[in-house]
This record gives sequence, C-alpha cells and structure tokens, in this order.
Amino acid sequence: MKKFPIALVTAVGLVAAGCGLAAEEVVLEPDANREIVIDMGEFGFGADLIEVTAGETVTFVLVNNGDNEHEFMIGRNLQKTDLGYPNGFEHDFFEDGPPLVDPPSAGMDMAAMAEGDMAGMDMSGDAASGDGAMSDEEMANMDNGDGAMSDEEMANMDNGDGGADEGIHAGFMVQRRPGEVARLTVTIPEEAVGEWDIGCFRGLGSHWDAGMRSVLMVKAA
Ligand SMILES: [Cu+2]
Repeated sequence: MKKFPIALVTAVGLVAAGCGLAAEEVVLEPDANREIVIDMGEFGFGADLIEVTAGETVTFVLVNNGDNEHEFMIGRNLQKTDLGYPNGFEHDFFEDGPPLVDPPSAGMDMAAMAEGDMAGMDMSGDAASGDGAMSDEEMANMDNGDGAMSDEEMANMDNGDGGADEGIHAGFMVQRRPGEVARLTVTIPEEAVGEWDIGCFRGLGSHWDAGMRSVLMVKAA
C-alpha cells in the first residue's frame, strides 16, 4: 500500500511532462504535395522532429531565412575533427546515392569529392579563370615573411580528415546562402527505418553546437 501514492505521483508527473513537450515540439510531415518545408536560420531547421515513411518519395524544400550560409545534412553518429569540432556524420543518409537536388549546384557530395570524383563539381569559378599568373599584390600576400606556420595553422591542416576548412565534411550536403531555396527529392529507403539526425556544421561546427539540428524519424510503411 505504501507504494501506491508514489506510483500515482510519478504517473501524473509523466503526463504533465508529456503535455508540455507536445505543446512546444514542432513536428513536420509531408504535406499534400509530399513536400516538407524546412526553415533554415540561426540556428535551427524550424522543427524538432520531421516524420517520413519508408518507401515514400518526399521533397525537402530548404529555405534559408537566416543571415548566414547554412547547410542540410542527414546522418547518424556525429563525427568530430581531431580538434573537437563537430563536422558531419559517420553514416550518411545518402551514401548509397545522392538525392535529386534543384538547383543541382546546391548539392555537394563531400565523400565523392574525397575519392577524387570531381565530375559533379561546379568548377566555373576562380579556378577556371586560368590566367596562370598572380598579381604583384597576390605575391606580396603569399610572402608574409615569417616563413613558418603557427602551431594553430599546423593543427588545422593536420586534422586527418582531409581538412578543417569551412564546409569540408564527409557526406552529402545542400548548401544555401541567405534567401536561397533548394529542393531535395528522395525516395526514403526501406532500410532507413529509424531515427536520423539532421544538422548544419558551418562555422567549424558552431551551428550544430548552437542547436542547428533536428531529428528525422523514418517510420515503417
Ligand atoms: Cu547553419
């Protein structure tokens, strides 16, 4: 008999906590057009939970309503650089093949790039300007005269995962500048049933640390 009141109190507490969570939690599901509109900004995706069903084809409409460039990645097992910056997922949701992205230039497969497959890359930028010569100013900037890198620079270079630079992560990502939109369409694989993380790792992982993450729940059909 002594245990009964205690059990009752616990149950009431759980119910109350459950109600609080339900009121605050933003859960998104595909709409009638099979679209899920994701509000990217500082710092989040506008949803605590995104629910999809295995076998269905959905389109994530990724809208950057923020003031910074953001990215959208899905995976499991958070990965960090040697310096401790979160920089992607060990298991990429799209590792069996990239999704359809519109515009295609918004999508980047960092794993494919690491393997030397540059075919999908947009090389129309500076690299193609091809004048083959540096200006005097560029030469002056390179020769900063101390002849050595700082320890910090060395540490950043030697992180063992191919670079600590902004945006260098394993896996597939969609990147959007402020005001830009991209559409990512994917048929959810049957074997993807379960829980996944969605994240942005910009700013050396600071976006993730600031809460720019969400959960993707894949339900069985
Ligand atoms: Cu971000």
